[in-house]
Amino acid sequence: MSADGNTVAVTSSSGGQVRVFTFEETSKSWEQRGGLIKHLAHGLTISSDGAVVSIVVPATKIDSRQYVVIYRFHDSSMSWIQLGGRINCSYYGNCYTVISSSGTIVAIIHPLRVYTLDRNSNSWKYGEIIDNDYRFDSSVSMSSDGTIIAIGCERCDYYSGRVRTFTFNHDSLSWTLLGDDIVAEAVGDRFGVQVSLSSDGKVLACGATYNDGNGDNAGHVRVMKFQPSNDDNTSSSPPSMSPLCDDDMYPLRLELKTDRFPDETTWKIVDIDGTFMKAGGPYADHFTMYNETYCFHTEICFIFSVFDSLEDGICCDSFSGYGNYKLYYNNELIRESGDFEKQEDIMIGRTCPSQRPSTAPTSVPSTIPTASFIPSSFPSIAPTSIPSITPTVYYIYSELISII
Ligand SMILES: [Ca+2]
Ligand SMILES: [Ca+2]
Repeated sequence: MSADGNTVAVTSSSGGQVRVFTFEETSKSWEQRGGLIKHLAHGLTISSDGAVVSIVVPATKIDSRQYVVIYRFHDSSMSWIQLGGRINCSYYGNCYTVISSSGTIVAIIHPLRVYTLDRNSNSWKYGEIIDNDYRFDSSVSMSSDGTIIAIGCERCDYYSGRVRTFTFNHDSLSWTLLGDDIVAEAVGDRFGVQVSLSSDGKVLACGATYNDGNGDNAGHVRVMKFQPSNDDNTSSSPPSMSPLCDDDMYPLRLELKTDRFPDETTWKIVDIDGTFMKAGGPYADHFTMYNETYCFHTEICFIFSVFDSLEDGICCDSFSGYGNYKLYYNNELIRESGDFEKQEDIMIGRTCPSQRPSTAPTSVPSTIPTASFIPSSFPSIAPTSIPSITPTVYYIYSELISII
């Protein structure tokens, strides 16, 4: 089910097809979204926004291997279109899959491996095997952003069970264990038969079917929280990125909301001579608001450029999402956009020439609109108090190293 509860994917055990339904508020009824997806399915997951569905296709007499296919909803044709090729499971054991909230990161057991969508080649790029312990094939769960994964092994330790978690380290670009294995309370509990991570990956619920704590084989669920490292809890105080601008400076504030593919989005600020000043992105989190504020001298002319590496901007359909950016200069909104292709440029500053001089970067295709913001009159006195900018909401995830 999608995060808002309005989209569900369903299948029947023998039907050989998957259907997706969306709840329509106006008619108060469930309407089928797109056509049938013709696959046998013994596992189904759907992205938070209901736009991507992953299906585990069981082995058959003809095809002895289980595999995973992923479909995304295509607005214009109102149909489900396969994303990339099929992802093969191992020949033996259970095959479970889980997708990130964006639907572009897929984890599969067993062995535990993560696949990420490469949009350029429309294929699934597979990463290294994260865990090859064949016993961990009971359950898998993943945080929304695809950077924390939990796997369960109900048959470990003579069917007592255990759960293992991993985290993706953006610096080393590798997966590492997150704390020690979590073990069952008692022999025969089958702890880890199900695992479920919260959206942020910090809370983990684990089922144990045959735990005796509430009666003979009554079963229980343990809910655990990851504790940040023992140094200062930096996550509790968001970093201040709104600088105070001096009297001879104006603040430039960027509010950028990413789409489903934040790693395509970057931006850069250069002065009128092309000298580098600031840059940002690519971004890690999809559908997320990023705020940046900088001070620029009131007499300076500079060019803000936003780029999209896949040349399709940062919006506008249910698959890509509805990303956009807003630029405020001296507390005035000067540009709001998202529907561009490769690049969009805005020249900013009271001293900017009325036309872009030949010394400015000329690589911009002429088909891409260039917006200029050259205020005709600026207040003669720059604001002397702190501009009424809301504090930044940029959030840094602290490293989670231990489990209680
Ligand atoms: Ca028991
Ligand atoms: Ca894009």
